[in-house]
Amino acid sequence: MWTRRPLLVTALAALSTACQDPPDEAAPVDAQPVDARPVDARLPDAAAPDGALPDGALPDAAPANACPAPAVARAREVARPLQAVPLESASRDPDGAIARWTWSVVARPDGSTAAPIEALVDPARPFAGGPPDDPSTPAAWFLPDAVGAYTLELRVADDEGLEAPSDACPHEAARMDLTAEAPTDVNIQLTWTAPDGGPGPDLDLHLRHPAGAAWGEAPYDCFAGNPRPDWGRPGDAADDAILGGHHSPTGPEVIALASPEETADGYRVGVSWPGAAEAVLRVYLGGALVDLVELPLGAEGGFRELGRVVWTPARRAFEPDQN
Ligand SMILES: [Ca+2]
Ligand SMILES: [Ca+2]
Ligand SMILES: [Ca+2]
Repeated sequence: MWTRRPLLVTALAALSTACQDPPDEAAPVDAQPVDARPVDARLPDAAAPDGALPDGALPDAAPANACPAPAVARAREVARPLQAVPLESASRDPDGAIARWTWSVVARPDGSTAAPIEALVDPARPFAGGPPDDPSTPAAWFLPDAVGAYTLELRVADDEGLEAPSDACPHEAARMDLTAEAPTDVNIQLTWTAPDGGPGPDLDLHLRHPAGAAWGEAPYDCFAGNPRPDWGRPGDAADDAILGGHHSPTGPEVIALASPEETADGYRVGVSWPGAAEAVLRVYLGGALVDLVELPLGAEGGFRELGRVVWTPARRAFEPDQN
């Protein structure tokens, strides 16, 4: 579970320094107050008993709305695929409040299609995902769906609808760099598109335990119909296989196995597909990409065994089927 880090405090401290500070409370009593707003943003001084305007005030100037300043709480984050990452704003509006937080993915690894979500449908199972992010609330989450580097950008609007960055409010983009690393063990990732590059049909990735006798049967085939089987030590979730991404018909799908059992027979990998697709299988072992298999899948649909993961003290490898 993610915990708040000291980095957030640092970022907030830096932000408060960058923003317009209120007059120094330690200043001598007879010091002239300093108004940080631009001259044309000054309002008549309501406290003046005769209604006189302060020096430099423009009597007919409309009250100006100061620009909000977008900022992210953390500029860098590291996660695993399908681990929920909170997207946190450190944005400020000097004369009002932030009313909209719009996160977008401006860079992502091949195969990724993930979008920010509003909340997790089940915090105990973050890989189940959630509804699309609602920009009118500050809460947002992101589940990286493929191994690699992401950049998420935050735009904000204040309570008067002024957006930043924008032409009216030029501001450096507020971005978070997120790296999704393959966990140290077995991580199998299937991405795909239709042959024309558009969204593909709903493929299903399978990982079959060495004790499994058939595909598509619980508990020994991990797939959309059995997404979190209890493998290894009964009742211990730490050594279970976990399928993620199967709630999205366009993928990608990832199966992670944190503590494989020793097996020379291997965990078998398969894919079922209902129609034409261009798929790519990536196999990560011990955090490293060990194989990338391009899979042109025909319009007739079907099921194909792709290979097996061998896991012994002497050999940890993916052996692709020769078909
Ligand atoms: Ca404002
Ligand atoms: Ca939100
Ligand atoms: Ca278990």
